[in-house]
Amino acid sequence: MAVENTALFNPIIFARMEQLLQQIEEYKKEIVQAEAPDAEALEAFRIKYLGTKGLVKTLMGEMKNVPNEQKREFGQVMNGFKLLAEEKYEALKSAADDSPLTTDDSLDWSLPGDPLPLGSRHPISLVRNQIVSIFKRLGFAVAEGPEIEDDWHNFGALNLPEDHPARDMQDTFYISQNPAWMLRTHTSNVQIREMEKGKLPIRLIMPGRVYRNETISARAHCFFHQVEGLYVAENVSFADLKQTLYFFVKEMFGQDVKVRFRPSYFPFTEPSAEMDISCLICGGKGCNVCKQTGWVEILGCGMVHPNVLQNCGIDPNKYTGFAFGMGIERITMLKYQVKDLRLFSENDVRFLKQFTAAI
Ligand code: 2NL
Repeated sequence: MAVENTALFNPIIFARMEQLLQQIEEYKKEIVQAEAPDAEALEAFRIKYLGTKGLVKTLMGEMKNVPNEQKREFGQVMNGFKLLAEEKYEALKSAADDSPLTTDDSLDWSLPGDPLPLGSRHPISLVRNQIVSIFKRLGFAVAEGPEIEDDWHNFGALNLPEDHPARDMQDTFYISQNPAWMLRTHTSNVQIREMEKGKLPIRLIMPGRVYRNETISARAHCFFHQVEGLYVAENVSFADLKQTLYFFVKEMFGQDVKVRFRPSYFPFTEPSAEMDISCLICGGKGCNVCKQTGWVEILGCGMVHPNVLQNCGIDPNKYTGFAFGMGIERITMLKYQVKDLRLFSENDVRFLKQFTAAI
């Protein structure tokens, strides 16, 4: 070492430093010769050299006792030491990974494994994914929100009057500990929350579970799934709404499907409409699915009511929007000819496994 000429040379410190370097050399020899026949030995190596209280950390800690003009040299030695330990650890580890797990010859490792029973996606999930992917191609993003909601986001902001029957306990599940909260009756609460954020334009679809206090039957349940859609920007028109939904049903049900719009009423849209598609079962001739009309209703829609925009802080003189809502169960029943809504929530494998082939 070239320290003898420095003014600060101190023979005691110098001796201690020499000792330290010698010690490191010893450890280096140990590392080079180290072996790790099993996982335990490998871990012991790691703890001894690279652990939080290992030699690398401990010796690094000696830096503070090294005189300034030797810090550089000591640092270099320690870097080499650390690198050697790390490299050796990696080498031992990959050697351990390559070694066979067992040397037991009585087992036939070439036998095939036990097959795992494979489930299938639930039909509601299948159809929800199909709906989402069609609207994604039109530039709609997916938004989600809470299933437990307050009166404002579920009803008030949607222009529902105080005495609207949907607000009744007969129709809506209120939370008994705090009746200011309820289970959402539609996914419109998510639209309200998104509009309140004030970032425009909005082009979103909201899939999710909703709850209504209904008597359970083949055609009604106390929970079901919805996809609602919302497009708010400047100059959004009813023509945009029609073309969007027309594209959707053709992608969903095939290019031959026909659509018709009937005037309707929802408090949150004006004007409002319901959309029918030509009956998939009879092709429009008339059957018991379409009640001999040739048409089946699949969704409700309309232009977002100016009061709803206003309630969310959006200027209805500058922006317009369309919205729509459909029941996923209803679409699934039409697409796969499911006759009873209860099948979707009974977890009967005989029903569910019929959808294994659908993706
Ligand atoms: C149906 C009808 C509809 C909407 C849902 C909506 C949401 C907001 C503003 C305006 Cl935040 N409209 N949603 C509009 C029309 C119809 O659903 O029969 N659903 C199953």
